[in-house]
Amino acid sequence: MRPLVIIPTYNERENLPIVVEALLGTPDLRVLVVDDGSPDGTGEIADELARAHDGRVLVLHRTGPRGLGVSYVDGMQLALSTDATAICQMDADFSHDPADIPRLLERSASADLVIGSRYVPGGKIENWPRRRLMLSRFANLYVRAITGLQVKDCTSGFRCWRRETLARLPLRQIASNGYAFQVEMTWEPAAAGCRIAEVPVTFVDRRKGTSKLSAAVVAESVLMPWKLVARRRVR
Ligand SMILES: Nc1nc2c(ncn2[C@@H]2O[C@H](COP(=O)(O)OP(=O)(O)OP(=O)(O)O)[C@@H](O)[C@H]2O)c(=O)[nH]1
Ligand SMILES: [Mg+2]
Repeated sequence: MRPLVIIPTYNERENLPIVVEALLGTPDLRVLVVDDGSPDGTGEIADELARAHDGRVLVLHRTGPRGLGVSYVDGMQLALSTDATAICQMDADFSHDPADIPRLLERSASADLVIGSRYVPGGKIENWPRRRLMLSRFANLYVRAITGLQVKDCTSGFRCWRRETLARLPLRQIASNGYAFQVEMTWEPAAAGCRIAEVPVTFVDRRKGTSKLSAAVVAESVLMPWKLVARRRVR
């Protein structure tokens, strides 16, 4: 297996070096940082890491309008241009534990998409304010009720894709950001008949840096399940 982990970053200078060092502890693993021109210099820190770990850290500097979804789409396309066989995605802010990556990779031997899940037995959330907990729980119930998806944690951004799974998705047509992006990227493989597995993870609230969760991100997520259901009818 040749794993590559995509980390989108926007103002994560305090977190990035620590998360990258932790990930590189897994043999043969490569990291792709997709930075959106972070004003705090995260992009330069990523370049330094790439110099220090020749060939194991790749950096994509995006220009133009920033966004989590477009960053992932660009990163996934770049990942598919390498020889990576398993392509993971995770946040830079330690909400996702780098130590969970080997478990996700292992599970991907018999699943097309593996989701690090907060909402299967054994999954947990630590230190989130009640408001955030309720929003996330409600979002997942809402998405499942409208779309009929069986996945318990459709909004998780901690995942491992088999290369072939990503390669067959219409990545260029994915235009959403934030949680809506994760939902769209659950729906598309489910609609394509892919095997989706969830492994329990403990999600921890970010300790350093600031959140980019915005009202626009939440609004987009409210509409997304309806768009997905309409898309299925069109097919
Ligand atoms: N490239 C890129 N990365 C982003 C953008 N927005 C957020 N990110 C990164 O995506 C990951 C998740 O974003 P977060 O700000 O942690 O969002 P969240 O997890 O919903 O909220 P908090 O943990 O409360 O901050 C982090 O690694 C961010 O740096 C963006 O516009 N472009
Ligand atoms: Mg976060």
